[in-house]
Amino acid sequence: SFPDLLLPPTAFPPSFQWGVATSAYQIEGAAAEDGRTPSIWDTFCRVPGAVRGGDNGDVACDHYHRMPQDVALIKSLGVDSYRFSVAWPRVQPHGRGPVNPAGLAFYDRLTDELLGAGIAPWVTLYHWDLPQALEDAGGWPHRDTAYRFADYAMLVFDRLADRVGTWTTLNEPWCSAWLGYEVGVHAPGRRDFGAAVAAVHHLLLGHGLATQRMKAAATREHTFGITLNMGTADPATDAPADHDAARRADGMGLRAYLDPLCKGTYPQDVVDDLAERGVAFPVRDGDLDVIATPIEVLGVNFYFGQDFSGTDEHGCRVDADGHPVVRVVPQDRPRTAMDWPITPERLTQLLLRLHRDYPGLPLVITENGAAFDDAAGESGFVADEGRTAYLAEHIAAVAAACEQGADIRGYFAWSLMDNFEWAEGYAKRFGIVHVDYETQRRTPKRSALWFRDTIARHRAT
Ligand code: GBH
Repeated sequence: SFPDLLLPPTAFPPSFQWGVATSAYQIEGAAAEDGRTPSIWDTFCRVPGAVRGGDNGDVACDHYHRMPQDVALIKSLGVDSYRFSVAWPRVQPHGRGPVNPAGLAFYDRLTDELLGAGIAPWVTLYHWDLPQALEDAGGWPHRDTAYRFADYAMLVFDRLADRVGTWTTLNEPWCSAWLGYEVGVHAPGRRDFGAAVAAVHHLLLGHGLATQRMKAAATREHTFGITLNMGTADPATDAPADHDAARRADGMGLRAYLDPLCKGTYPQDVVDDLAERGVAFPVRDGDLDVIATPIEVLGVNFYFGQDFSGTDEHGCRVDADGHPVVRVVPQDRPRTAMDWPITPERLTQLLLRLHRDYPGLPLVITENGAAFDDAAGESGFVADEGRTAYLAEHIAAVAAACEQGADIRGYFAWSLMDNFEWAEGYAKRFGIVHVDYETQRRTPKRSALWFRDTIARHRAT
């Protein structure tokens, strides 16, 4: 074991859930099997230059064919829970209409395999793989997609709800909206500010409609929620323009989701910022009540915090249209292979702030982890000190927030194994288990062994 990185075992509440996380497109492969149709990511991967190395998810970790062995691997880590996502184009190939029995059967088998291994399944209904047919009909900027999502959610819920306790709707709707429809670095690769703003609202509406319907159909205790990406936004200096830049980043990144979800209203400053640009959330009567359907858990995905500036040496900068520029200021910090700064203390601050500003909502860290340039030896073993230290520092940061009163119920490491890292293809490895993509051999890294020991020590107390 690694005594230098062991944490006080009493630092977490007794029922704290430890887990590992993945998502469908990143690990499953079998992209054209058993009736699955293309998602926006299958299409995007074929756009020249869109994904590093021209990589795609056709095979990925071949999890679709190796699921029982992968569940055994998860069990060997001693975790309580496994967070996976369901591929919409497997379950409902055209994004509407009848269920595809063969596709849904895979998640049925996965659920049973997990339960047989004593691992609680945690479902994410949407981790970015919109059926291409729905994108062709307008995608998330189009209101109808929200209703299609709720229908799809019910197909999965009807089949698995008797065995799955935790249901989260969306993974990181900010990424779907902004990276997909405005920045264009994620599928479907569009660049349209107004479309991204509409996508934000329709993603939230889809979450609310699905949650309402699942709750109405529930016949046992379930936990319902959503997962948001929560990088933190701090001002780079005390200059008013930097505070304003941080406010804008926090508004669009975090409050634009949490306020409607928890308070049934969009933040006024965000609405005003959008109005400056002649854009508004396409809200219809009753939408905000639907979006504010009570949830029982908030999934927090945390990787790093950023510092923002609204000024440079020439004062406040504006873009070509006269809108203030929000700029990320590089921090003097160690970095991961993604070039992301390592900022564990900001996770503690974030959790305490969520506890203060959105009281009464239990928190779970649904993703936390890091890519490093892993060199695997002949045996496949990776002595990933950097990742191990990253996990230890961030788990300690969670413990610090627990000690200061935040209601945190669990922690999932991202990711169970190396996988398809979206625009970065297979070049970036986030796994605590190494995957040899030639042989599909899985080998736990040092970080996986450390994580296993940490969980075991916690449980022993
Ligand atoms: C998560 O996204 C995903 O849920 C997961 O599938 C993925 O594999 C994992 O992280 C690792 O990347 O620099 O403007 O993009 C995290 C995506 C990356 C979103 C950092 C926010 C910062 C702002 N996050 N990003 S920007």
